[in-house]
Amino acid sequence: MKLYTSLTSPYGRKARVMLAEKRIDFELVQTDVWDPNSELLKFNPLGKVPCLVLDDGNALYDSPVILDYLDSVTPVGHLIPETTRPRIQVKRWEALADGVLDAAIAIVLEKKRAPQLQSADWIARQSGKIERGLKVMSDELGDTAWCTGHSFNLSDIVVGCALMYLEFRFAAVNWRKDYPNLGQLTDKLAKRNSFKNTVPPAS
Ligand code: GSF
Repeated sequence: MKLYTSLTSPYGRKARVMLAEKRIDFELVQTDVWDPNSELLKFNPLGKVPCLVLDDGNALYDSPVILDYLDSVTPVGHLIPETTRPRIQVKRWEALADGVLDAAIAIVLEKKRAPQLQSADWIARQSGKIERGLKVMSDELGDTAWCTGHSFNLSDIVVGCALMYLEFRFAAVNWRKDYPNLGQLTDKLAKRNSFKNTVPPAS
C-alpha cells in the first residue's frame, strides 16, 4: 500500500504513527498538495493528504477512515476498541483532536495571506476552538495515564499528533504551562519510536 502525504501533515502523521505501531509495511509517497499536477488528484478528488492507496487500487481518505482501516489490517494489537462505547469514546477524541488541528491549520493558512487580507476575527474564532479544545482534553485526561482506557490507543495518537503540531507551528503558545498533564502525555508519547520517526522536518 502507498501513503500519499507530506512530511509536515499532522493528519498524515496520524497514519504514519499507526502504521509504525502496527508494524505495517507501506511506501510513503511525498506529496505536495499545492501542485496542480499532483498524482494525488488521481486518487483523492479533494486533493488532500493523507490518502492511502491499497494494492488493489482502492483509495482511502480522510485520516479517520485510513486509521480505522489500518487498525483492521492486522488482527492483533488493536488501537481502536471493538466494543461500541469505548470505540465511540476514542473516535470522539479523534474528532476533538482533528478539530483542534483544523483550527490550527486555518490560522496557518490565514497568516500566509497578504496582511491586508487577513481577518483578525477569523483568527480569533479559530484560536477559541484551540483553547476550548485543549481545556477539554486536559480536563478529560485528568491524572490518568492515557486519554481513554488503561493502555495506549488511537486517542493518544491523535492527541499526540495535535499537540506536537501546535508545538511545531505555534511555538510561542505555551499550552504546557496551563495544561501540565497534556505536556506529560506529549513527552511520554514523544519517546515512542512511532513518534520519534515521524517528527516533521523544519519548513
Ligand atoms: C484533513 C486533511 C487535510 O486538511 C483528514 O485527513 O483528516 N480531514 C482531513 N490535509 C491538508 C494537509 S495538512 O494541512 O495536513 C491538505 O491536504 N490540504 C490541501 C487542501 O487543498 O485543503
